[in-house]
Amino acid sequence: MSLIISQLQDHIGTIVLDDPHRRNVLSKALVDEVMHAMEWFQKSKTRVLVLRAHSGAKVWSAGHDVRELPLPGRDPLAYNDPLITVLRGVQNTPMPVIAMIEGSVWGGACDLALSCDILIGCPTTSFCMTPAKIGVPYNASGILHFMNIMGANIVKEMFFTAKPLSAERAERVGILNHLVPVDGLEEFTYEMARNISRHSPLSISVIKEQIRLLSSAYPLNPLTFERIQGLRRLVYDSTDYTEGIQAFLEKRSPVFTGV
Ligand code: YXS
Repeated sequence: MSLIISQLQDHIGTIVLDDPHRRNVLSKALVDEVMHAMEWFQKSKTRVLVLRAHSGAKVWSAGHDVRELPLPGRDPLAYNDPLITVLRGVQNTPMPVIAMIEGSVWGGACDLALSCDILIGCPTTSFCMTPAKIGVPYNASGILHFMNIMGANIVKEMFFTAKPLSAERAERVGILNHLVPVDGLEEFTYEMARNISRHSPLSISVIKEQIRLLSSAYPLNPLTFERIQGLRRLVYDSTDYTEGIQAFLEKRSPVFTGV
């Protein structure tokens, strides 16, 4: 059974996350379908892509599939991890991707939403970053992604507290491009998509790629990179990492010891 619904109309593509039972977790199976759909849309000369959940969704996406997080000793957010793969896919696809967000967004799904080019939310939208809740060492490119969009103090609050950021706050700090009433969300989103689809797709795709290259143009010397990887290994080698995953699977609060 498919985990997404794909539609194409007048050069505007839509991907609906369609695994409501598991709150649209970004499992490998769902990510594979999203990646295939994006390849198909690109071949079909799609000019704009809307990424959304079903209307009325309480949860846009519950983030990385915790059941697929590797056991200690392996980087939980390695380059070929499904979550990291779909973030790259959205950032690299030439067409603008609009995240139409109804409901709560969790963990790596926040990074997926922020990887989209434009985010449109409604009052039920919220964003909650959860690595500290689960004991996961987030990765450098992901943290840089948040820092490119909002101040470091907001990023720290999101990561340290693991508390949801409301739609109003998300708009104020620059996560959301627009915050619209829930009954106007779909029309507002597709009106923007129609507007973009009337402009030069080549110009837009080149501007999108320039912004991606310029926003990630941070010189990182090998020593700094190795230090970051060493710090992250301390976390994913820790018993706290095991405890965070175990607690989630056993539906209980984790007891972290800092080792
Ligand atoms: O028990 P069943 O089989 O019915 O499945 C339940 C949940 O186990 C499942 N589910 C998940 N499974 C794997 N990974 C997940 N992230 C995940 N989230 C949910 O979906 C079924 C329904 O969940 P349930 O009963 O809790 O639904 P609810 O409506 O009461 O609550 C919805 C949520 C989203 C508030 C709740 O499911 C929740 O808090 N989920 C975890 C959200 C989260 O912490 N996500 C971060 C995952 S880790 C990640 O993204 C990165 C690695 S990081 O941490 O670094 O950002």
